[in-house]
Amino acid sequence: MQSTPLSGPQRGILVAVDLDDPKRSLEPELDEFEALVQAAGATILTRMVQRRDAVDPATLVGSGKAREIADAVKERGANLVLVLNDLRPRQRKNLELVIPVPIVDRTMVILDVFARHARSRDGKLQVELAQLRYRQSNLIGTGADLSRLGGGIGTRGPGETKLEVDRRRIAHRISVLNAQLEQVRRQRATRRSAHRREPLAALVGYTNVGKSSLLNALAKSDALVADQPFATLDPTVRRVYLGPERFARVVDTVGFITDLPKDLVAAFRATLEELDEADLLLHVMDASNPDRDRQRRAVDAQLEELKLDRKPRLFVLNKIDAVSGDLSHDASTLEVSAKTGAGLEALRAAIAASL
Ligand SMILES: Nc1nc2c(ncn2[C@@H]2O[C@H](COP(=O)(O)OP(=O)(O)OP(=O)(O)O)[C@@H](O)[C@H]2O)c(=O)[nH]1
Ligand SMILES: [Mg+2]
Repeated sequence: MQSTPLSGPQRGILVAVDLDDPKRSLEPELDEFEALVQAAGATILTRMVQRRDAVDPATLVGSGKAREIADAVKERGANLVLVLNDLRPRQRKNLELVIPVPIVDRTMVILDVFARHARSRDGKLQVELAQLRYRQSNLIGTGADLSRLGGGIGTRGPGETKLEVDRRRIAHRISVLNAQLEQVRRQRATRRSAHRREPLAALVGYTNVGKSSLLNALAKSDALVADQPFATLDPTVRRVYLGPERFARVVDTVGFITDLPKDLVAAFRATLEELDEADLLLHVMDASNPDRDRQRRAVDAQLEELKLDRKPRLFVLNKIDAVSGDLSHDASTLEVSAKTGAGLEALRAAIAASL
C-alpha cells in the first residue's frame, strides 16, 4: 500500500500559526515547507499566516480563521490545505468540518516525499511502516480505504466500526513490516561485518546541502543529485582515495530536517544504523544558505537523538563557490565546493588525519 496522497494536479493553500517566537522565525520554515510541498508534487496558491499567542486547542487557527480558509479554498479553487504546525487528531477533525478539502500536515508531506523517492525494497518498506504508524497514531484510516470513500488523505475519517477494521488491518501490516525490516537490519549488519576492511566515514547533514554531490566529487561517482529535499533515501557507499595507498569508505545517506517525524526516524532505523558503524562523521553544511545555523542545530539535535554525537566529527561547509565575502566559523571547519572541487584535497587530508 504505497498511497501518494498528493498525486495529481494539487493546488494548495499553505496555513501556519505564527507564535511569534523570537528564537524561531517562521519565514525560513515556511520556505522550507513550500519546497517540501513542491517535492511532493503540489503547488502553493497562497500563504495564510495567523498570528496568535497560542494555538487554538480545538481548531489550531481559531474558528473565524478556519472559515476564512474555507472561503479562500473556494475562491481560489484549491483542492488541498497544507498546515505547517503539528495537528492534533481533534484539531484535524474540527477543521475538516469547516474546510471542504483534504488537510495535510508537514509530517504527511515529508512522508509523501519519502514515498515518492523510495527506490529500493528496504526504502519502500521503511516508508510504508512510517506512514502506517503515523496513520495509526493519528486515527487516519488506510489510504486505500479513504480513496474508496472518494477522498484523499485528510478527508473525513471512516465511521467508528470502519475505523476499528482499519486499525486491526494497520496493526497487522505493521507487524509484518516490522518483521521484514528486522530481517533487513540483520542482513545489513552481517554485510557490514564482512566489509570491515577500510575505515568508514559517513556524510551527515541537513537535506539538500550537497552530501551526494560531495560523495560524487570525492569518489568520481554519479549518485543521484537533485535540487530538492530528500533526493537520497538509500545509503550509498563509495571507496574514496585519501592519499597514496590510503582509502576510506564513505557512506551517503538520508538527510535530516527540523523536527524529522519520529515515526520516520524509527522506521529508518535499519538505514540509520549504517551511521553507527562510522568511524568519522562528515557534517556537511550549505555555506550559501542564510538559514544554515538553524539547519546545523537541527542536525546536532538529530545526531544527539541517534546517540551519534560522541563520534569524531569534521565540519564541512559546502557550496563556497556560491558565497561572496567571508564566512565566519572556527578554524577547524573546512570550506569546500563539490561543484568546483575547491577544498577537496584539504578534505581528503583531514579525513585521513582523523581516521
Ligand atoms: N553551487 C553549488 N551547488 C551545489 C554544490 N553541491 C551541491 N550543489 C547543489 O545542491 C543541490 C543538492 O545537492 P545534493 O547533492 O542532491 O544534496 P544532498 O545533501 O545529497 O540532498 P538530499 O539527498 O536531498 O538530502 C543540487 O542542486 C546540487 O547541484 C556546490 O558545491 N555548489
Ligand atoms: Mg543526497
